[in-house]
Amino acid sequence: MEKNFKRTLVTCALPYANGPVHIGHLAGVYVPADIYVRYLRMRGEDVLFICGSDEHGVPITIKARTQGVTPQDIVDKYHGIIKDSFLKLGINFDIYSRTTSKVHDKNASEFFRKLYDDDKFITKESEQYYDPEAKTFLADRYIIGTCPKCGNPGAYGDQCEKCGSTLSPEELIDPKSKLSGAQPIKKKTKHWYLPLDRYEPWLRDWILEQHKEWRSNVYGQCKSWLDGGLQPRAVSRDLDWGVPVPVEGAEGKVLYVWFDAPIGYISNTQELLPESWEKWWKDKDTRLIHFIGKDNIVFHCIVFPSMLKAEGSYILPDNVPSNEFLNLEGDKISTSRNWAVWLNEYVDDFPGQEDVLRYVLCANAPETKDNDFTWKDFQQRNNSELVAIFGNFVNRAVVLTHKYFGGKVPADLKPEPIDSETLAQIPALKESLEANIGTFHFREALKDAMSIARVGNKYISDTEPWKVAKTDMDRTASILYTSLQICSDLAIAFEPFTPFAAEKLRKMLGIGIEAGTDHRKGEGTPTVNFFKEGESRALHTVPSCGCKSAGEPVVSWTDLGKTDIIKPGHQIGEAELLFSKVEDSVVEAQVAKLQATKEANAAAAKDAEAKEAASHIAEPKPEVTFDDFGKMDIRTATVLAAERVPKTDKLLKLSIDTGIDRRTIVSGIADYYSPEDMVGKQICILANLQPKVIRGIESRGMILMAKQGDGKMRFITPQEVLINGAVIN
Ligand code: B3M
Ligand code: ZN
Repeated sequence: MEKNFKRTLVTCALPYANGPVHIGHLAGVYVPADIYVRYLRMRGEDVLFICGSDEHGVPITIKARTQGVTPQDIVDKYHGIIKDSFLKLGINFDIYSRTTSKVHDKNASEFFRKLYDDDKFITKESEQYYDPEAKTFLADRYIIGTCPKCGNPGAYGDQCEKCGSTLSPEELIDPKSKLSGAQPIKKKTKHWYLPLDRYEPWLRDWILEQHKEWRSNVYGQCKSWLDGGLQPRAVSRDLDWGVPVPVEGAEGKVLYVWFDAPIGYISNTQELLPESWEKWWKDKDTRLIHFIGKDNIVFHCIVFPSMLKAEGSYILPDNVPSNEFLNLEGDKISTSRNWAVWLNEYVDDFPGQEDVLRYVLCANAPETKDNDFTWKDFQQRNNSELVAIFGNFVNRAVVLTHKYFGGKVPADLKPEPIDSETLAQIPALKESLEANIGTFHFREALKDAMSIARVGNKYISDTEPWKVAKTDMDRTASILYTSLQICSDLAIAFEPFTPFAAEKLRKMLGIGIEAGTDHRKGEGTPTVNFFKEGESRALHTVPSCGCKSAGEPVVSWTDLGKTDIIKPGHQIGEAELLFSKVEDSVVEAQVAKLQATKEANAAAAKDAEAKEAASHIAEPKPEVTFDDFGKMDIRTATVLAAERVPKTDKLLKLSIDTGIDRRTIVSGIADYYSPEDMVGKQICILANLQPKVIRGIESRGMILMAKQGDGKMRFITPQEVLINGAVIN
């Protein structure tokens, strides 16, 4: 369905503020969304880019509890980290707010209230797990027990992280409350539900008929949800962290995080544009695009649209581009196993190389299938694509222009067919790039942009201006003129993908770029983005005289592919390297960091296994009579001497004073005690055990040892020293 829209509202999934953002999030959501928005802005389209932190939900409360701080402390910390690292990577949201904001609290509350007043909810009583000691209902995550599928003793009520099974608390063996350790009981509670089943026919038509153009992974997931039949979904929870349910009799209940979070998109728009936000959410001429990860598809395609439909005055998403998952060095990215490249660490480790990550994540984006990020590939793409093709071409063109023409775009030209033939390739690449971005095929779009650099690099290598300059300056002028036009193309085409390099390049070329409307300043100020020293990324308002700039050429997307983007006589700036090589030692350090994580994980797993084995309790033995027990002659005794039994690992030969006699006992405790450990210790022995010859030594009696599940043993000793031969019963 092609429709002409007046403006585009782009949202990105709100990251949970319980940890930093990693490359999986970036590749799946934020990098493609930022590319899209930059592209639209450059085309002069009115676009608004909204995001923020998702600060509610149970994992945040759990993290707070384990760290002994408040949930607010947790979200304050990570909101700051996430916001800062997005900015450093050039992901320029118009607003990055948070769901603990006042505006959101009010807005989410009013949204719920409207649906409530309009009778759009049903209520249901159900039995939920309740902690009788902590006197609170328990979210599934707060219940731990043994996984029925793999036996992992630390499985959560919603999921086993060891085998990956989705669970319900009912399935856990021996469930315990994470809060108090008490066994949870079932208790009745009332909640509000959005009856999704009522929206099913409408959703079927809206998605399956009217949005066949959605990516096949998105469309497919929606279809299978719809084919499976929709059920009413609870929109409230018994919890004390979240937006309180705004109705009488709902004490101790908050909105379910997946109810309030998408409303956050609206709240953040309101916060930015209190006067004009409705135009972005309620005008049919606005196109709404949600960029999300594939685990969020159902919420953005089925649940949130049903909420918006129920409310009645909002527009619906026109598209919901979602990527598959990115793996890291062949392994699933995992926060709990710390298997990730964290954005905040990347921007610290690679200052000035933000574009490299953007480039690699886009070139390798998991658009149609899961993909793998490796540091080797990162290095390779930087060194042999960004440096060797893009950077090298630009550097040659700019340096030679300075060398032969004092940094002025050459004027007296002597064209040859190769010049126009070369430039003629670019409009087709532009068209392909546009078609690809327009249909959310960012990898292909990036290839198109890179093809422009390849065209330039090949052209300058084929024409060899450094040789021609020895004999023919007019011809050299033509070659460099042509090359500088291609450089200008690159400064435009790469703005969405590698904005820092594009800006550096524009500075070298002495050009500005139309940067679209800046909504960060309020109601929308048309701006031009010039590069000015010390003001990188600054957006400058168009001067009131109406001139776009004071003399500098300003380019826009429409200039891409023109043969005279910068004119003869224009003074260009100094040459600077656009990209620098990533050395082996740098990627080796990153790989070593991951290796250390792997080793730490393995050690932790081994530790957990050992703990688990240690805690294993042996089966109870059958009942004995009092007389059976009375037959055992158990006494205190003291070790007088001890030595290893030669040629054995486990055996000690102990000389014992039993109070009755002195005797020898051979005992298999050498794994746990050295001879020196034993000498002088008071122990307990079974004195009347039938003698037995072990390795040629007669052993009379047995030392009493306590043994736990992993085999670890300790001898038993009276609480204070007694005489030897004291009877134990
Ligand atoms: N915070 C889930 C996620 O990061 C969630 C997205 C909310 S978007 C409204 O996977
Ligand atoms: Zn399991």
